[in-house]
This record gives sequence, structure tokens and C-alpha cells, in this order.
Amino acid sequence: MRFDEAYSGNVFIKSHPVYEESPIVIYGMPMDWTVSYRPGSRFGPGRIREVSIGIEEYSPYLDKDLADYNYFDAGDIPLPFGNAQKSLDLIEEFLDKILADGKFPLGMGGEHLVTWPVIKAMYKKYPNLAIIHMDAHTDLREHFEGEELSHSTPIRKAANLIGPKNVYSFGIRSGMKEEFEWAKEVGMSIFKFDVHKPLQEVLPQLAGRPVYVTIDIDVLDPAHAPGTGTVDCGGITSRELLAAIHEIARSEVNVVGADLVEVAPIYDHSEQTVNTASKLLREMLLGFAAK
Ligand SMILES: [Mn+2]
Repeated sequence: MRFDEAYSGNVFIKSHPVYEESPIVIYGMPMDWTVSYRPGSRFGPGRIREVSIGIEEYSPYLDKDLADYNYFDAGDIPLPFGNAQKSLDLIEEFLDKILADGKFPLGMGGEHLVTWPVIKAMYKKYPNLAIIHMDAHTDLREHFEGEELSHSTPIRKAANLIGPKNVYSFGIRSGMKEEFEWAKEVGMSIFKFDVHKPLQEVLPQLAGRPVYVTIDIDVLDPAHAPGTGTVDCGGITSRELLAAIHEIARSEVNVVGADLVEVAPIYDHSEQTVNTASKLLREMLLGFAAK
């Protein structure tokens, strides 16, 4: 974690070397110690940075170029292996600092639980916060085998904190019956299977609101993103996910932060997932953060 010095190591393509001069901060949250299935997402941020050298700086979708914006890559937050609570506290502390400095946070996971402390920090700054969540999984469990700190619980925790009616999940195709029932009871919106179409209906309702966008790479079909811990078939295409990102970018919502999580390079035999993640981050950066 660096705030004040140029970094000569592995950074996201074209990152600006000076924190103070960058309104946007990219950072990695290399944690995968509460996953219920296959670990490996701690290596996601590093590999996404490495392959980012292969993408173009220009977005033909948004007609914007990375070269025209200053964003600082703070590296990975150093997290203590195996200590979930301490790791979450450190992530929240990091977010408190960059939000106090007026930066736009663009995070890379790591497992999805890393989004929980980010939401806590965002909510302190934006009491009117709403969440747009794209994922194969509900992530609405109260606990997993008795553990509240699990990558299957972050959206439940976030919903309890900011109010379930302020949370909108898209692309969902996996979860326990109880999770879907709970969402229905408390008025949380779960849009099953699709992302782009329901998003078009929801975005006008969120016009002007501060919105945090969290994307689990497994919202994509495993054919498009095999490199993730908990694959689930029947997902959307990378083209639909790009369209969804651009729909948000062109909408009236005020995106105040975003993350992309659960990229696990070890299962990514052709590296298509990390290359996809790298381009998605470029579009999130240009679409959400570059003002
Ligand atoms: Mn998921």
C-alpha cells in the first residue's frame, strides 16, 4: 500500500505515479481465506495488472482514453493470511483514508467478502448509498457452517447495513431457497439470470443517487470466465456485461466506487478471465470514475 511514491513494479496499465495528483485509486485486496470452494483469488489483482499491458488504452465504446486521466495504482493492501477480521479492518481503514482524500475507489478482489468493509466505509461517507451487485450467487447467507465472515455473506451484511431496499442484484442464478425468500420478505431486488435488461429498468429509479457497483466475475458464464473459484453455468456473456457497464456509465446515477472480485488465475487455463477482467476494469475506470 503506497500513497506518496512512484511505484516501478507491476501496475495497471498507464497508472499515474503520484497519488496526490490522481482522483482515482486502483487497489488490490488479495484475500481468499473464507471461500467455501476453490481458493486462489488472492492472486487475481497481480495477474490482472500483468496482462493489462495487452489492452488498448482507448475505449471505442465510451470514446475515452486512459491517457487522458490520472489514476494511481496503490498496489495490494497487505493482509494477514488466515485472519479474516483483521484483513477486513485493514481494508476499511484503507478505504477510510482514500475516501477522506476524495478519491474514487476502484478495487480488485480477492474473494467477495472484501466488498463488505468497502461498503462500510462508503456508507459512512454516503448515507444514501445504493448497491448494484452483479453475480451468479446471492451472497445472502447469514453464515456458512457457522462462520459469519464468509464469501457467501457480504451482500446480506451490506443489505442489513444500508437497508435491503437499497440493494439490487443482477444475473443471480445460485443460492439457497431461504436467501431468495429473505430477499422477497425484506424488499430487496433480485433479478435472476439477466443483467442488462433489468438494469435498464432500475437505473432511472436510482438517478442522482450515490451508487457502489460490485461485480463478481462469476456473473459471466464459465465459458467466458473459467478462472474463478465458484463457477456456475448459465451465465451472461462478456458482451452483455460490457453493455451493462456502459448502461450504468451513461445513466444518471452517481457511481461513487466499484470493484471487480473473485478472479482466480490458477483455474484460468487460457488466461481469458484475467484478460477479460483487465478490459472490464478499463471500462469501469473510464465509465464510472473518469469524469
Ligand atoms: Mn459469486
